[in-house]
Amino acid sequence: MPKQETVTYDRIKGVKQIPLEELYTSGHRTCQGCESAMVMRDFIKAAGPRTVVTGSTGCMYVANTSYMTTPWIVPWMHTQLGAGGSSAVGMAAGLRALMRKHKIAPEQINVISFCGDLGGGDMGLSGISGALQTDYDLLIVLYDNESAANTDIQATGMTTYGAQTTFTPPGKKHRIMQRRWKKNVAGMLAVGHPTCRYVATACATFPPLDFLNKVRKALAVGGPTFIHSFDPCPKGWDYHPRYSHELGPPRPPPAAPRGTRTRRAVTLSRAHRTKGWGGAARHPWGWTRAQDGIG
Ligand SMILES: Cc1ncc(C[n+]2csc(CCOP(=O)(O)OP(=O)(O)O)c2C)c(N)n1
Ligand code: SF4
Ligand SMILES: [Mg+2]
Repeated sequence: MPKQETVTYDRIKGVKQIPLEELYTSGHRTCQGCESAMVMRDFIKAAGPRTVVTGSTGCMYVANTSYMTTPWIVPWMHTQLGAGGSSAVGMAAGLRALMRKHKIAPEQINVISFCGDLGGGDMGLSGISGALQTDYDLLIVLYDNESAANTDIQATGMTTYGAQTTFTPPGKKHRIMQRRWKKNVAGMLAVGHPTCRYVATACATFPPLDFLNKVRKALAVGGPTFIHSFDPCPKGWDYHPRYSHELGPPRPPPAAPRGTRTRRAVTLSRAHRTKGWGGAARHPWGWTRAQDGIG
């Protein structure tokens, strides 16, 4: 096997260092305010053009590749709903074999596979587990919009407790899916896969640069890596698209009653500690549909 050229990824320290080149560009039909589309745009920006992408069925396949159009500038392949992990392994193995046989130059080509919370967190979990037990250089990005969004917002194993979806409608009768806790896929994969080199959770838009740098770190570390991104979805979560970037950050925990000694479960960013949400009335969840201007 010829020695591969390695690429070192520099940490992006400020917005001015973000690459200007767009490798996920116009030509898609995702909803206004779609954070999952930001995930696609950001990971490929961080990875650069020497990348092949494979993506499983879901919004990020269907809305991104309407007939004869695509926003992808890099080589891209659609794969079956539960095949995020296996397609990444196949892609990485194919590239390694071509390099070993001197059919292509030995250089670092990033393999990034994306999947949704149903495709990756439920159906394709075994494939991802298998991929993380290999020694291939691959990154799996699970974009989590907390529903099967593409097929009209059905609950998945990663939907939040009590959420309203087409499988879990409001009303007096509660289905089992309405009262189960969100599956912790990143934690589960991290503790169970010693061969996995890097696991992270992120939000595409907050804190700024965080997701880009986590993608870069994963690619620089090499080996099988995994990132779970938390993606507000205006259509599924029923809020105005302008709030997408505000819904990603962790929410401050509720204030404890006076005199109670507490430890903060969530580490808040400096911006939130100093500015908070700008008053309860401004918090996105606190706005009514009329105030939002929707319907
Ligand atoms: C084997 C299989 N079962 C069902 C479907 C129908 N289907 C297409 S996309 C989708 C939802 C995928 O949900 P998720 O992975 O969370 O991605 P999202 O749509 O939320 O982006 C379903 C059920 C399919 N394509 N293949
Ligand atoms: S339904 Fe949600 S995830 Fe799908 S394109 Fe619209 S905003 Fe994005
Ligand atoms: Mg989903």
